[in-house]
Amino acid sequence: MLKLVIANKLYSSWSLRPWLVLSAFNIPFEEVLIPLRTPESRGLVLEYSPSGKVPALIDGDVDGDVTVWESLAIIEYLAEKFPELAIWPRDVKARAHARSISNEMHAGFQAIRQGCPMHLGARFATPPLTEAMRACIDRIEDIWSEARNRFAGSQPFLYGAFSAADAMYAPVVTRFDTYQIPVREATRAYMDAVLAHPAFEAWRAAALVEPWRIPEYSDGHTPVESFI
Ligand SMILES: N[C@@H](CCC(=O)N[C@@H](CS)C(=O)NCC(=O)O)C(=O)O
Repeated sequence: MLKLVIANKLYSSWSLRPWLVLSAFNIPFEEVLIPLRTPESRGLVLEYSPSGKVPALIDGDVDGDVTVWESLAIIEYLAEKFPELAIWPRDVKARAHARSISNEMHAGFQAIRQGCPMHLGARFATPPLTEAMRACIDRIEDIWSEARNRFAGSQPFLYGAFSAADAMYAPVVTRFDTYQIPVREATRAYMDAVLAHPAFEAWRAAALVEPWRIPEYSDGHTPVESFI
């Protein structure tokens, strides 16, 4: 059995990514949720993850267990373990593009990640957008537009059907939505498809009934609507 160790669904953007892949592709797994920022959090996470961060995946089907940490490494592990599933697009050009943009996400866009933390419990007024934030937003919109124009056909996701790349960008979709970032019409249509995916809806529904609140995640932001 696979075990995915995650943190709060309301806030943990890195946890959301592999969780979406597992759920969207109907891969059975057990979930272990360790709430962030409690006195026990670090010790509990270290029981599973050598980096002290989540997500981590433990594959109990392999003799002696396999542990994988880092969201993108987990997704790659799943793609390798389940080659019959199109976790990455099947077409070589689409797959190369999907891997490139997923790595770009994993390694970058710090300004938008820091300025607009994932928070599924509220909608906030758009914060003042710095030049660095605007550059991230523009680049992300260009990436989505290029992927969709080249590879999506008439289907709603980046490469047509839902793939690892959509999972990697799902927390960005929520940030654009939560902070009401002004976006192009085509960007909004893509965001709506991700937000309506049954796997994302299941994550969000679970997030909204969590008992934990971490005020730092909304520090400096003005709520205009609350969902919790
Ligand atoms: N690069 C890592 C980032 C993991 C990460 O920062 N996880 C956060 C939760 S979203 C965490 O575990 N924070 C706990 C801490 O920093 O103590 C990945 O892709 O998985």
